[in-house]
Amino acid sequence: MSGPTFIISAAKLSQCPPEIEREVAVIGRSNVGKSSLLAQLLGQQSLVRRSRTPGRTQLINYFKTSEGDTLVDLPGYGFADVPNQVKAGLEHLVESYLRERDQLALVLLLIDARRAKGSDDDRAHLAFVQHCGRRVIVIVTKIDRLAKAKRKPTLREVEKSLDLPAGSAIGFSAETGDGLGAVRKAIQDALRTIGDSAAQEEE
Ligand SMILES: Nc1nc2c(ncn2[C@@H]2O[C@H](COP(=O)(O)OP(=O)(O)O)[C@@H](O)[C@H]2O)c(=O)[nH]1
Ligand SMILES: [Mg+2]
Repeated sequence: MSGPTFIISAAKLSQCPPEIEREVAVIGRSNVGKSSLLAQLLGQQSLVRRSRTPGRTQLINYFKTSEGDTLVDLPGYGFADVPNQVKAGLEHLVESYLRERDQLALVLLLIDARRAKGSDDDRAHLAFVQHCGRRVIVIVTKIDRLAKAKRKPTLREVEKSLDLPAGSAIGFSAETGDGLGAVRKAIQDALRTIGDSAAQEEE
């Protein structure tokens, strides 16, 4: 079995690889932990270059897991020190990707555990993803930063503030690996139901 690999970086939608069957994309504020989650899902730190400068990830980055699933790292939003023109370009890139990318099967939307109320940016992106008819899983990152007793209440707070069904958000820590199994399972469950409904449509 081959290990996880980096596939390609795309600066625009037309550069996204056409041969992919379906893909799972990660979105969220700059610094929320997108690259750290991807590194955990891929099982390899070095593959996902984690930027310490918010807003530096300005490309759509494609990775393949050892199991053959395609994971996509999208540029973050909400960064402070990026020129407005660059910001507008990135928003356009992410929006066109979310709206038009046929292969996009599932979106993982990340919320920082210490910002459980979510930002207007978070709400806007969630609404847009839903508007585009995309399936979405909300993942609450950096859960290790909260005392154990605060974790469940924080998940409920995220769900409430984003108007999500109770029990739908998943807590995760890239630091301790907490929640990695649950995230993997949620992805596989979602992809399976998507596969099932696609098969039914073909019948
Ligand atoms: N304590 C803690 N820190 C994290 C976790 N995930 C990411 N970080 C840190 O948060 C910062 C931003 O992470 P990164 O994955 O680059 O965020 P991105 O901008 O969304 O890709 C880095 O310094 C990470 O080490 C986590 O689960 N726990
Ligand atoms: Mg990143």
